[in-house]
Amino acid sequence: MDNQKIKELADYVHHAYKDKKEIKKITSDLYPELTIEEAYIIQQELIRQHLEEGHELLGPKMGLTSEAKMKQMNVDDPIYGYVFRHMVEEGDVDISGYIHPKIEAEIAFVLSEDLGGPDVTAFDVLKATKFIIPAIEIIDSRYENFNFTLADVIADNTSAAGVVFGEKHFGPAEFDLDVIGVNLKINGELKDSGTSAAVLGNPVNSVARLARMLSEEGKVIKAGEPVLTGGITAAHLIEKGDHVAVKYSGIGEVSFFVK
Ligand code: OOG
Ligand code: MG
Repeated sequence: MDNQKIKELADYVHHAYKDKKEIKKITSDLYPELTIEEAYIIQQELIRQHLEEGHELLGPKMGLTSEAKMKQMNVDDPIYGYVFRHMVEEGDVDISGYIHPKIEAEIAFVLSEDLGGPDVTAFDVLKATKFIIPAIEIIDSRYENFNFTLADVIADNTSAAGVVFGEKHFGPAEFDLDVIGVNLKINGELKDSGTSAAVLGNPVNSVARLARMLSEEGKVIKAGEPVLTGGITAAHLIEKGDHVAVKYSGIGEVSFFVK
């Protein structure tokens, strides 16, 4: 793929992000042969464009790390992308800034030291973890009906659009990180529930996997940046007027109104 094609496809998804308009996935007509490697190159161009527009990187995110998510999206490999600072939501979430937002219950990690390399283990992650934060990711695929291939969703920065962090931080030694239960309620109705072990056996494994994937690009997870480890349950559509509340056993609740 030449530079012009990379730019053209990055522009395509970036405009959809800015205009809040759904688009056909890249692989339907524009470039059916898109590979995973090419998709990450397009993602890098997209990130470059965001930075050029003055957006600040917040941290990396993992996606499709649970059986529930892989089944829902019909794709079966973990992927990574990036969350920007302007995507952090505080207070009520104004839905007009999104196309067709869905929420995911996740656990975020913050490390006390940079972590990278092809051999990073879960134990390395545990040693380097400063604290964890309960979080709700708001994903918003730019593609019609969230219909995409693995390559499409990588090129679309893994549907990154918004995130709500819980207010409290918790030391990793205080918990068994694989038995954090989540209850996801919308308007008081239980929509989904799960356990953090759904994320690659333990969300710690998701961070380790991310560190190894990033090392292929010569990158590391940086100390202090929040890392989203992936939805524990399937994602759920939200609408204007909704009240969203996710309870995490032992680490509190994250909730907001959708306006
Ligand atoms: C892709 C993003 C997946 C997760 O936590 O699994 C993701 C999508 O489902 O649109 O963020
Ligand atoms: Mg997610």
